[in-house]
Formats: sequence, structure tokens, C-alpha cells
Amino acid sequence: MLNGALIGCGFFAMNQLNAWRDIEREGGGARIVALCDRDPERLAAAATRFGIERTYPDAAEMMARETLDFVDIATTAPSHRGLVELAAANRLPVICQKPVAPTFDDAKAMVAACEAAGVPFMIHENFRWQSPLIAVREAIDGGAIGTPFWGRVSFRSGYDVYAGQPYLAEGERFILEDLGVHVLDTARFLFGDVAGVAARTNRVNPRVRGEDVATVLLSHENGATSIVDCSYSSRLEQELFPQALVEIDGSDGSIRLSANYRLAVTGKFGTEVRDVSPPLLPWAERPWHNVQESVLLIQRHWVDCLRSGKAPSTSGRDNLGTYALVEASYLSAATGKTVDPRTL
Ligand code: NAD
Ligand code: 89Y
Repeated sequence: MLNGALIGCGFFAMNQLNAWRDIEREGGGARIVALCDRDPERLAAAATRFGIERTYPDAAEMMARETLDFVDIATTAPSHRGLVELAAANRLPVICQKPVAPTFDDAKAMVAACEAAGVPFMIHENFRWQSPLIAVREAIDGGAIGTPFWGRVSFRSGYDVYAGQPYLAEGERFILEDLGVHVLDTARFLFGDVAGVAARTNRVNPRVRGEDVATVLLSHENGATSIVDCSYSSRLEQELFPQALVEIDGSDGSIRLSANYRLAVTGKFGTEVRDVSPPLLPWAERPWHNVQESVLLIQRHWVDCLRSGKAPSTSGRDNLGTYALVEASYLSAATGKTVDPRTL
């Protein structure tokens, strides 16, 4: 049994703790044995809710006292670098929530620290673990549409994300860093690495400090072109939060992941339509169930990687490729120029 500790018992960590409990109950070989939060009320509430007795206000003290196989960091970005470096110094494999850090230099330093310590490092970049997006990737790999040459990953919503995550309205950077990072990672996952980024941003909601709308044009190394677009200022006939919609055109056909998880794959012999709705886990709540299932899947993957010694799909090193797209998007939006993310 792998013994883990979770740091940061806030809004999103409840999903991670529910998923860890599922993994323990299903005999998945991992459990959370200790919790840390510098906020005593949040720490006590999580400890009671999940029946975890060992609690700490300080991560360094927890790592010194506990015998752990990994740590799972669910705090917000400003604390990520210090906590990941602390885990590396303690030779502890570490998962860290997205966005990996406030700056690209921090992210690179975190990857370097884990590599120098020889510890596995995974970013909790869970969108590519959403089962509808896995179904899209499988449809590409199945070959029915031939070679993709164009794509779009779109996330447009008017959902009040600020109610659960008030800090999102306060930062100088917003949608590209918080949500765009997922959508850009999805584009990398589906279409491959990127040679050019051209982005434009808008701030529509006056209550939000950073940009809340972004449109990014990606030139992929394999010649495909894709569009990533995100908005938290879109009032739509159907509110689809937190669904990412996907369009892909290939040499032999097309894929459309449209509203409410309808997947249409058109090939040379016609169109196959499937409902790829994610399951509603017992602890999940609509509309978050899609994201919540992906938390369980990525955490299972982490346990699998620790046991087999393989690198996680969203390793710290892999995630530098995604972070470079976020950085390139901000730079492109600020300068009006196309940016090669590989030069950052
Ligand atoms: P939150 O503010 O609700 O919770 C963070 C908790 O961490 C707080 O309780 C805080 O007291 C604690 N904390 C902060 N620094 C600490 C430290 N150094 N030591 C101990 N405790 C510390 O934040 P949240 O909304 O839960 O977001 C956490 C992270 O999850 C963010 O990085 C966010 O981007 C990410 N997130 C991811 C998804 C996803 O789908 N992957 C969704 C929502 C949020
Ligand atoms: O923080 C964000 C995330 O990671 O997924 C959706 C979100 O909760 C709000 O944009």
C-alpha cells in the first residue's frame, strides 16, 4: 500500500480526497494517511469528513514526521514551487495541481529539482483524462478520419467560477493561466507539439482583473492548425460548463465532440454517433462530474506509474510543453506577434 499525504484542503482538494478514497476502497493500492493545511478550520473539516487523523499546519513538519510514499499538492499556484522543492528535498514523489507555477522559470526550476532528486513529478493536468476527450483521442488513433489537418478545442461559458474560486477574479492573469492551460494541453494531447502561437485576449467582465476571453491559433509541428478558444463571459442558450467541445477535420473524415457529450466520427463509410457521457461517480455532482471522473483516472494513473516506474503522461517535463503555450499566448497577445513556444 502506498501512503500519501495531501497538502491544501480547499475547494478542489475534496475531489482529490474522494478519488483517493475510491482508490483505497477498490484495492488500488494507495491511500491518504496525513493532511496539511495552514488554515486550521479547513484542515479540521477535511480530516473529519475523510476520517484522516494525522494533520499538520506545516508541510515541512509533516514530511519530517510521516513515513510517506508520495505527496499530493492541492494548494494554489503561489505555493507550488516551495512545496514541490520541499518534497524533492525529502526524496518524495510529488503530484502538483495545475497551473504548475506563477512563472515559467519557477516551473523549470521545479522540474529540475525533481529530476535532480530522482523523484517522479506529475502535474494534476486532468482534462486529457476526461473520458469524452479520451474517446476523441481513441477515434483519431483508430484511423477513421485519416490524418488530422485542422482542429478546434473550445470552452465557452458564463458559469460563475468565482463563487467557488474567488482568487480567479483577483490575479493579473486569468483565463489562459487557469483554464486555457487545460485547453492548450488538450490541443497538444490531440494534435501534437506546437511551433507557432498567435493569441488575442479580452477582458469583458469588469469584476475580473485579468483576461476572461482568449483565442489562440496554434501551428503544430506536424503541419496541422488548431484553434483554442476559451471564455467565461459567454451567455449561451445552453450553459455547458465544464465541457470542452472538439472539432477535427482529417484527410479521410471528421470528428465532432458536441454539446452533452455527443461524439460523431465521420469516415469514408459514413458517420457513427455515440454518447460518451462520463459516469456520475457516487460522490460527484453535476455539472462537475466530468472533471471529477478525470481526477479519479489521473490519480489511478499516478499509482500505476509509481508501481511500474513509467513516467506520468502529464509529467512535470511534459507539462513544460503546455506551460510554454500559456507563456507564448500571453506574449503573443501583448505584442501582436506570432511566438515560437520552443524558444521560451
Ligand atoms: P483553495 O484556495 O480553495 O484551497 C487551497 C488551500 O491550500 C487552502 O485551504 C489554503 O489554506 C491551503 N494552502 C495554501 N498554501 C499552503 C501551504 N503553503 N501549506 C499548506 N496549505 C496551504 O484553492 P482551490 O480552488 O482548491 O485550488 C487549488 C488548486 O487546484 C489551484 O492550483 C487550482 O488551479 C486547481 N484547480 C484545479 C482544477 C482542475 O480541474 N484540475 C479545478 C479547480 C482548481
Ligand atoms: O480552476 C479551473 C480548472 O482547473 O478547471 C475549471 C476551473 O475550476 C475554473 O476555471
